[in-house]
Amino acid sequence: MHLRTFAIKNMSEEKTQPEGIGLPDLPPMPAGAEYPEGHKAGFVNIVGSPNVGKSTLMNRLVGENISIINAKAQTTRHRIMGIVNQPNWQIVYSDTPGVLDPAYKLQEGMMKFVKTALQDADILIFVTDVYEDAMAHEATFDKIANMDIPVFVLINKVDLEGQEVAMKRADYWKKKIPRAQVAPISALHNFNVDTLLDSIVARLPEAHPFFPKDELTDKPMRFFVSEIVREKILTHYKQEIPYSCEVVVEEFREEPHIFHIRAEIRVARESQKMIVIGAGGNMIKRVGTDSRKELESFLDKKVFLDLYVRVDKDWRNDESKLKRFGYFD
Ligand SMILES: Nc1nc2c(ncn2[C@@H]2O[C@H](COP(=O)(O)OP(=O)(O)OP(=O)(O)O)[C@@H](O)[C@H]2O)c(=O)[nH]1
Ligand SMILES: [Mg+2]
Repeated sequence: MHLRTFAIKNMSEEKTQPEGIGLPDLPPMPAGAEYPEGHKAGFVNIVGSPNVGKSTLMNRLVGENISIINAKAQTTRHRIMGIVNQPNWQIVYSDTPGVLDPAYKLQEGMMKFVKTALQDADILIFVTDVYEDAMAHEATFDKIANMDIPVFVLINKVDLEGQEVAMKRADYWKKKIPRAQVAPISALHNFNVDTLLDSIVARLPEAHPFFPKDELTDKPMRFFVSEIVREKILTHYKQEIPYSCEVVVEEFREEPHIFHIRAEIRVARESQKMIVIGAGGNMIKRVGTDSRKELESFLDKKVFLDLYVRVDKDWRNDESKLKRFGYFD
């Protein structure tokens, strides 16, 4: 099912959708629903260091741009589910933030998503890339190495290095997790991804679907709107700015020919507000124009985007604010 169809269908349900949580309440089996004998379903959770290509892989596997992708590290801040359905199986993928040692509360929240993803996985996909010679976060790696579920170690970005490097990395990871399936991939160029899907399906446990068969994600429409704007912030600003911004969609209203969207960029300090706005508003204009264009293509309709910048003092360390933004339960 196409994301657009999903989005429009689910818009009225937005308020009931949980945001930024680990596992949603599992829906009861629809009355009278029957699934083929031997139906398979499971949570296939994607974890790894920052910037190795987890979200790129997730989007490939799901076939839709569910997660934002950016060359800067710490692009993904939430656990985002992408569901793939076939008559005989359902895979619930989870993209997660890159693993790091939290330096502030927001990052603590991000790492909680990783922790839950490690706990509820039926199958784990550990993504690394041709440049990573060992996982920096050893405690997380120890957990992964000792899991008793199927584990894939995928060495991504093999398009950037020769086969020799890929082989060397494969040897290293195979020694570290002897029972894992280790494979080189290129999520960007779709190399080895189809084979991966076959291997995942082969290892899925027998279960009824966890979500209705026409659902694509656990996240509401507003979430994707804020993520699109946040991606433009990652693209247009340097240094600490993208890491100090949160995007809050204050209004999201559909009319027959247009969406009215009002979004606020929350920054942690007054000085950051000046930078985000830019001289004569030139920077915020760029972010606004780029965001609007992408939102129009995503929503398949004209968009009127009202973008504001507001200081939300030290929001990254304020747990009640982070809760409101969906980082803590
Ligand atoms: N050359 C190449 N680049 C890739 C590949 N996969 C991802 N990338 C690039 O790597 C960068 C990071 O990709 P993401 O998918 O955002 O990485 P991530 O692991 O989700 O990053 P975080 O969410 O920040 O932890 C982007 O610039 C991607 O285009 C690949 O197979 N080959
Ligand atoms: Mg990501």
